[in-house]
Amino acid sequence: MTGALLTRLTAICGPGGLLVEPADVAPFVTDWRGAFSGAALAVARPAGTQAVAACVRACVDAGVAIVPQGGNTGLAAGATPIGLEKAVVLSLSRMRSIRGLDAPGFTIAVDAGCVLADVQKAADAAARFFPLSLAAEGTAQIGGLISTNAGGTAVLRYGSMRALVLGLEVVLPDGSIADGMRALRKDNAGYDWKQLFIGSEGTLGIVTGAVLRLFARPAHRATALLAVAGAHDAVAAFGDLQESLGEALVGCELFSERAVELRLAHDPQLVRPIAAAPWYLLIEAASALPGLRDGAEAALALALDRGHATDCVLAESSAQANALWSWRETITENERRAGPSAKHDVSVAISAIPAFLSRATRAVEEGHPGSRVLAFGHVGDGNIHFNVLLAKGQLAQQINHTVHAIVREFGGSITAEHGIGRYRAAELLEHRSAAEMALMRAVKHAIDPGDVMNPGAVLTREAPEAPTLGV
Ligand code: 2HG
Ligand code: ZN
Repeated sequence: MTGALLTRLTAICGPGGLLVEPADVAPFVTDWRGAFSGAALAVARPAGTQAVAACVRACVDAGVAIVPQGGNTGLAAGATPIGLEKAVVLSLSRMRSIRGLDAPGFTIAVDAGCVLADVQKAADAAARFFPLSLAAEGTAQIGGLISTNAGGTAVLRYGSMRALVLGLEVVLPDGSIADGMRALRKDNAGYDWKQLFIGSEGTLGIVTGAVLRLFARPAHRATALLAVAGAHDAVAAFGDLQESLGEALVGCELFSERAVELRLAHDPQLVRPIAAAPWYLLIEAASALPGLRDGAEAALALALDRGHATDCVLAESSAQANALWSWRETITENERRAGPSAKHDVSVAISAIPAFLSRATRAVEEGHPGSRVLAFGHVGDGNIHFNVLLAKGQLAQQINHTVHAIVREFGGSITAEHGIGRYRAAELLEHRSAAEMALMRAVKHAIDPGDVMNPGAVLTREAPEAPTLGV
């Protein structure tokens, strides 16, 4: 049976399109951090939407699960085939075409396998701007970013991926193709079904193409780093910046001195961008209008005058701006180099960030001696990566439990942008009510009754056969 499936998939994917040798399959069954590993019969790399649909039909006929995968940059094991008896990883990596760019209409149509940085470049070449921005943008693919409703560092101004998707093409679990590649800003014709596939982590279907919103390329950019004494001040400084810069504020990122120390430990030749402080805020502002630099200077002066920031640096050039950003963008990599960690991607109300940080830091460092909190994130979105560097023998799950219990007390979410994947699927049951879980299972059952699409991600597999709403 497996042999017949592999023969069929080879015929669909063409020469070199199906990987079966363990060494070739290995990079697709382990996440990039090496934190999660699974197994798959093969990796199918179809070259187009019809071929994706044919792969799905072949897997369904063979009773084999499908794990869709983009750039494999996720942090929640949503694209890693763990705990599946028989699975095929379906990689979108050969579907990299830009299908079309409509500069006057401010849209771009792309294959799901397009890398985010390539979409940004294509937009830029047409004097347009695609705003989604994150550290993995050189590898992360549009399909995966849509399937996880990715966030990043410009959500404050432009929203998460959901806000950037106008149209979608999806291969459904029965192998049919839902073609909604419409470049419409307004469309109330029936259910907006594409929303179901955004953020559902490949559990309902495979995103194969998308129409995305583009924006005018901002002519002016200002990047600054602020030193702040504590999380209260950071939130207050964020308020100052919002007041002064208004919608020109694109992102407001928080990181602690520990993040700086981790980087310096690895690259001791680097020079600190600002004198050492407990916390730092990195801000990015952009505008089509002149006068942004004056505006940024006034905003920084306000935060300093009010005593919310203790020091600041405003980048003088784009090279300096990029260098400031590198302190924020290398945190994940430096954290990985420092050894095992417990990852968190929580959100709370922006105003609750200081209280959350102090409660959670105390609970973790007192309850799990030797652990070290490395908190950073998107303060303007209330989204903190409350990561914890583990001491020898410590288990991430125990620390997850401590942190997420506090998140619940704050009415927060256990994942703001990374998703549930397989990493948090069991915990989701504790953080969503029975009615909400029944609703999610009903949607899954309606679209994927055979549980062929990414089984075990988002929803644990002990689901009742036919969930009923309202119980
Ligand atoms: C970021 O904000 C990413 O840099 C990764 O979401 C966060 O490594 C992390 O936990
Ligand atoms: Zn993040």
